Amino acid sequence: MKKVCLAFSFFLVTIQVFAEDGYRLWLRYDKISNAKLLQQYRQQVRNVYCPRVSPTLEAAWQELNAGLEGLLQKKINTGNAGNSSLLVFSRQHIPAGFSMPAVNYDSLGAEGYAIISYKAAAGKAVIITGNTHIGVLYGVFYFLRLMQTHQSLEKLSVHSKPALQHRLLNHWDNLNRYVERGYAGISIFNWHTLPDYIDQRYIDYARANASIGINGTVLTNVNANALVLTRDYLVKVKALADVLRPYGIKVYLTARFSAPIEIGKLSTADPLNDSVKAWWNAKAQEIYQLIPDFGGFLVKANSEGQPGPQKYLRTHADGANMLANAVAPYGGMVMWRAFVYSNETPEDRFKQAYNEFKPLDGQFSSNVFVQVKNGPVDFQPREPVSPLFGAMPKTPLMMELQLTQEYLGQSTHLVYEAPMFKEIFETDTYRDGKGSTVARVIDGSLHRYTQTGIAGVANIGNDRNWTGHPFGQANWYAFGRLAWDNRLTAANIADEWVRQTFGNNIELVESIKSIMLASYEAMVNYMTPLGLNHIMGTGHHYGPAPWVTNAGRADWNPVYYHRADSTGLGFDRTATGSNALAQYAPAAQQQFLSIDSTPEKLLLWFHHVPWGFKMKSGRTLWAELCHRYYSGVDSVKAMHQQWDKLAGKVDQERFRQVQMLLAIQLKEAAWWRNACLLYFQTFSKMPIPDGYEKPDQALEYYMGQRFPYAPGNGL
Ligand code: GCV
Repeated sequence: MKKVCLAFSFFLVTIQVFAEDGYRLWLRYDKISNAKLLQQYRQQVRNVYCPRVSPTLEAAWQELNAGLEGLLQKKINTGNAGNSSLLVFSRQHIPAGFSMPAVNYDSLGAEGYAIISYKAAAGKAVIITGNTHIGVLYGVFYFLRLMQTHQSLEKLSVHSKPALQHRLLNHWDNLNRYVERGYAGISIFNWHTLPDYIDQRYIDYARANASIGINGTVLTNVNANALVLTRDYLVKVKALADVLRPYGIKVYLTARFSAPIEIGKLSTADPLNDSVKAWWNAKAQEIYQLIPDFGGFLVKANSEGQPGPQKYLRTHADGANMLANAVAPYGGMVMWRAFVYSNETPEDRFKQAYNEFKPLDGQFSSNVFVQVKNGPVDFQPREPVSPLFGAMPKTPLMMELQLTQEYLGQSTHLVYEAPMFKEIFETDTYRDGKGSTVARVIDGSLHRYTQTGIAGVANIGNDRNWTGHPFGQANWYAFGRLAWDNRLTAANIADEWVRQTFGNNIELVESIKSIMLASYEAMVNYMTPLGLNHIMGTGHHYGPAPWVTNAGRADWNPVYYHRADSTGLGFDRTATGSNALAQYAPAAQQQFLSIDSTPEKLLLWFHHVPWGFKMKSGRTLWAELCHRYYSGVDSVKAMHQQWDKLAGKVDQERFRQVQMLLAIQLKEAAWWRNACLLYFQTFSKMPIPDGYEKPDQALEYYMGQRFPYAPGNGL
């Protein structure tokens, strides 16, 4: 009997596992939990008119049908334009004789949508429309989101279009399915079974992306493999492109610059060589024959060992333009990364991308983007913005953000990145006077860019819940939402995401939101407060290792970045140091010129600060550093306690998962604090102030730890 019970209870658990395993992301479409609202929605959404005249409108109908049936728990009837209360059609398919409510189609562009309530003969109705079918699909997702987040469907008058044209995910996925800096399993793209096997996950990936407006995806790692450009692989790429197309998503590939040698049997990849040009032209033609709407190429060149034009004494512009020329006849584009630095160059790494790219402004073809990471170094917990933003008025810059949390706790730490994204967007470059924010550089309004875009390095893998940490999904979600509308606040987006992902119970929503909104600053404090950066473990970047001096290159060593010595801490980037500050516009420089004027959150990026320096709090630098590290850990403690109170309000599976992950995060936050403070103390020679719990191990213990199989960094 006991055995049966055990088996039975195991079976029950198994069922639950599949009930809320995170696979459905924010598109769960569970029954509306509020009975009154459910009743209202049921009355409001009766028949639906949606002519399924294209694959995209078919997708819109499928989504609407699945969404409404789930949310309303009733069969959805299709109706005609006259008797339906929800009408879904594009501008070209306005039903004959239909009396249209006012829609400002001209304001919607190629991807926007309008959702308008109006009074029809048969009662109140709503239309979802756009100039294009993809606009309509985006509108359908917006409408479903209204219901998922329990908003009113009355008096709708929405006109929305994206702030940026190109809203891309960048996958750092290798052809063998290993994901560089991937912490959520292996790649979702199963090259071995493509093109014949179409995993349901590809379709769900497309749905999720379309629901937040992502319209492009680079399928392969920037540390590129030329093989993907061979016929065998292009046929597989085509299969993915076919799946993603109805959802408005174009595919892009990374182009390995030496591909003409590696797979083309040429002896050179010199971008000015005629055979090389002809090879790329023919390759582009081959790709476009298979995939007529292929997006183009993303290139990492002359960076971290990747081949590039400089080998042939050509510039980045020469390389980018050659590729741009190959895809131009088909409307393709090239995204050329500015992530370049070299330890052979005796120059502050901070300055190198600007030094190389700024002089090339104006030399790139019109279908080239220079793709710039948000900060000058490398996706650190907090960086000042790259000085390139605003400095290349003649070159459209695409911003690259990192959703995969390489330096932000990877997939065991709950870190909601939207506050960081917002901070980046809202930073003023002062390039064209006050108000020249990074958001305005990127959306093209500052310099009238002819094309605009943003890329997020994906945090997606084949883990059942897609992102490893259940809250990693929020970063994917927030990226898409901000790429569409960078005026949304981090709190708005968290609110939407929590309601769709966990439910609308107000206590639950507020509590999870407050955990999310506290998480970014908490992480900065327990890892790299006051502008510390790049002090993570060598190679894998897991955990603290500020003491490392023996990495393969000087500019990979944490000591290069923090510059701790007996006099103080931080990197002097003023005129007395590397003078990286000079790369910013004068008004932007002003804020960082002196220790006193520099915002403390970025202090150690720009100044070598004496240990005894009095901070705004009245504490010395050393005491403030201690304070920040301890408060970071305290914040995680609070997040953990707050989560514990949600027992019974969140489904058991995700509750336990997040609870265990928060316990890991707390342990690791304390590890970061202890290791860093003990190490920096060897320079400050000051005690950890009284009242703080003392580190439980000696510095040697932390320095002796090794993590040979930490994820995300090599096979
Ligand atoms: C894809 C950092 C990461 C690398 C990454 C590189 C890049 O250095 O650690 O894994 O390579 O950035 O963005 O190209």
